[in-house]
Amino acid sequence: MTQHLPTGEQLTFGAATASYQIEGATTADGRGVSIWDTFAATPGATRDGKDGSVACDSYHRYTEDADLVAGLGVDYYRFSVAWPRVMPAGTGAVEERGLDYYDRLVDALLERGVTPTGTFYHWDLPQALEDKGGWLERDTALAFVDYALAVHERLGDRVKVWATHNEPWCAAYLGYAAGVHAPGRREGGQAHRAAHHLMLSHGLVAQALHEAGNRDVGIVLNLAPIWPEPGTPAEAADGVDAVRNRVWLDPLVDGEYDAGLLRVAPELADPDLVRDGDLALIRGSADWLGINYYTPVRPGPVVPTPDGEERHPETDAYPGVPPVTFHVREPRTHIGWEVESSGLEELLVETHRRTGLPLMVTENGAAYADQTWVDGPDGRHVDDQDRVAYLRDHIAATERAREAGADVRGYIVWTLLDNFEWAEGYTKYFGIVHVDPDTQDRTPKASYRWLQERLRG
Ligand code: IFM
Repeated sequence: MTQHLPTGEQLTFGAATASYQIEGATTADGRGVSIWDTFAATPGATRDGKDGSVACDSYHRYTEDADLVAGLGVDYYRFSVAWPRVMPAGTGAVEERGLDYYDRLVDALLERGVTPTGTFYHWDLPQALEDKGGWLERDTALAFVDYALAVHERLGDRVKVWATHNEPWCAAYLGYAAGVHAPGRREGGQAHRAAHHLMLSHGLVAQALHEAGNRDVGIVLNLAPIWPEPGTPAEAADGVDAVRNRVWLDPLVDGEYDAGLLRVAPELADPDLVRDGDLALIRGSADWLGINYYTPVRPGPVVPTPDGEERHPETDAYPGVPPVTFHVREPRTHIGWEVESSGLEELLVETHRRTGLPLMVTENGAAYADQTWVDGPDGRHVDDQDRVAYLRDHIAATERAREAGADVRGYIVWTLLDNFEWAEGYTKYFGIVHVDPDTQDRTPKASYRWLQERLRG
């Protein structure tokens, strides 16, 4: 069977987006309601009270966006498919008009010489499935297979490289434990059930696509280097690593949940949840691994406060883990994440050693306030030199990881457009292209021009 992942002879480049963050048109052409429509409508859920109903209106402006991708000179465009556009009720009837949109997008990219790569799930679960329990239920994993196959049947002749999930850690733990992402549930250790069902659904889709002759099925994980601060209890640091990294990698590589993980996630020892054959199915199911990297994670010891409150809010996203704090060193981006490119190099080298899989940096980028506009030969644009430096340093870190032997095939910048940044609404900008929220005008920033020049060599 032919493989279509880049060969890795040289580092290849792409730009990424995600359906709910850019498409808008949330009621067009029979699209069903997603958990992000519901969550974003909840008072206080997003920082500015806004939602993705308009976003970048890419549903209507996709040719303009395809022009921008082609103009940038990257090899591929990483997009995600919205499940509620394709199966509005989560299961059953397929909405052909939803698939037609992705058909048009894929053709627009190909016509411009850009290779499309798809992600089946970037967090927009149909609300109808959440109403039946969402990712806490095994049936959601089974429904995911029918949905993914419907998409693959329509697009698979032109889109060869697929990821099943984007950052299942966020879907499971921010969604069902911390409650800061959709569906906004705070159910502690129940989130480990979501994690298992997400991995099971990955394994089932990989198996189905392999049977359909595809050998380019991966999964995108936001793994993180875990760098404990001095004095962090060993069980806390290990627990953070287990929930952030090992809950995904161990089943993929070893077909098991290890003892350290089971200590913080006893739910994963439940034979009703992890059924015979589940882990064997997941083991070896990924043909490649996507790594989304932004920042290292630094667990630290808890310093009791006078009122005895010891729990750090972020601990909620690590259910079962003993209380820890999370340290963020300087410099930081506008979203408050530490800038440390050596974390990417370490992560790539270590993940390749651990998995032996071909790797893609499927997301990397930075939020900056983007206050500085300057006049240039092509008109006024955002002069985002801080983002240029971030991208330059992280691409260099990726190259260093390759020199150290990590099989990294590609680097994909997050993100093409300023867009709906989940719980942050439209207050944090990661785009290399500015999008005017009133006119939807797209204006490439200095970082876009910088990447364009770099790719021209
Ligand atoms: O915008 C998100 C993206 O959807 C998933 N990875 C992290 C990005 C920045 O927060």
